Amino acid sequence: MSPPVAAHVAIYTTKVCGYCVVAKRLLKKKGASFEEIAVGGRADLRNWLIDATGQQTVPQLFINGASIGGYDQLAKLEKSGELTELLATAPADEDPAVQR
Ligand SMILES: N[C@@H](CCC(=O)N[C@@H](CS)C(=O)NCC(=O)O)C(=O)O
Repeated sequence: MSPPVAAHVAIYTTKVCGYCVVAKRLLKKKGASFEEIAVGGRADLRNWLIDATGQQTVPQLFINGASIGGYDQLAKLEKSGELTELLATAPADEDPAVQR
């Protein structure tokens, strides 16, 4: 059985986004609750996201405030077993620095 999920997970999404759907599906399968932050119509958030991740696409995921990338990276972490470990780790800061 997987360890309980203690991590803070933030996912930046837009409304019409297949990769966002599958990323959220994977997180749910892992038993992870997540904070979903919609970037549609939010140029300020989009710009912050590009600065913070170097990527232009959604979804963008942060675990305990650290950028892990999009769905492909999330799936890769799951395949290697690292995702379970990351999700089991509580954030050092109670409210990790993500932009809302
Ligand atoms: N390889 C990326 C692909 C993500 C992707 O193509 N996302 C689309 C939406 S589903 C996107 O951001 N398109 C450009 C845009 O909406 O500005 C991942 O795994 O997350």
